[in-house]
Amino acid sequence: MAFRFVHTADIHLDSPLRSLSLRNPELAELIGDATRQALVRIVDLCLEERVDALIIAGDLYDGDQTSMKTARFLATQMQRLHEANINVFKIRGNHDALSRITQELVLPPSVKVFSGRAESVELNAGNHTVVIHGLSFAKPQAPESLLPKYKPAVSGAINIGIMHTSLAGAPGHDLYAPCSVGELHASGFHYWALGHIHQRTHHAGERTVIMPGMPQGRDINEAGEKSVTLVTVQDDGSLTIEERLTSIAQFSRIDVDVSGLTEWTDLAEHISSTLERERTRTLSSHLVA
Ligand SMILES: [Mn+2]
Repeated sequence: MAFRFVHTADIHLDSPLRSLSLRNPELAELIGDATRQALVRIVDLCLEERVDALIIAGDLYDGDQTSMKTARFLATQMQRLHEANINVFKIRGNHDALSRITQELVLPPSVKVFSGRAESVELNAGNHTVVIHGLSFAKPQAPESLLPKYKPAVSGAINIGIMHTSLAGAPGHDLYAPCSVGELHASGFHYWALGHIHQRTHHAGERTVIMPGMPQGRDINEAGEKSVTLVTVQDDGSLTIEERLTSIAQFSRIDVDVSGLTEWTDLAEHISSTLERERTRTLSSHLVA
């Protein structure tokens, strides 16, 4: 029997709205609710695909402004997974480490939140033993690599590591728990479920190392479709990786070439047909252009 899981990170629930969306109340409402709706989609996907586990690789929350309403919303979503016998494995990222309210949140027993000391959980998955390794940010900063703190890979088992890291550094992201992709490939773990960098990257190499990116963008600088990873550990131990769309609304900067146009009506027509074309290509339910 195959072992299947969904891997996500950087949901940033309750992220404050930035300038663009505030100018239009309808847009503010759509974007303000989109990160929550993306989490609902992720839970829906877990239920539809009857996965064994959901992995959240940090920054589920955005910071210390997390409301009680969000805490309740989250508990409801986790309960849906609990009732379907789907385990949740979660680590805290740099943003979660700021959140106070959520540290007191009571979640179903099927939700495992890894502590600031490395731990591993063994699961019996038919043909295989699957070992899930995790380590949370204890503080909002982590200037050194966390990799040496993880427990060694269990031989004969499928080892999955969950880590919040900026890797060797990415534009727009401060350095957190730095480590190289090469070190992860050489660690003996079969799959690294990463989080922190908001852009999806599948780091090719000997093992499977995936930064899924955020499941829902929050402004024009987080443009494009957003997704999660659906992983199947096959009976022969090989991994099948699928990317699944989760964004409710996607942002896009659209250039309109108006050279040669001299009439206002032509201009309006041209802009509208360009937007129309872009809309047809958009896979998310909404396009914010
Ligand atoms: Mn982060």
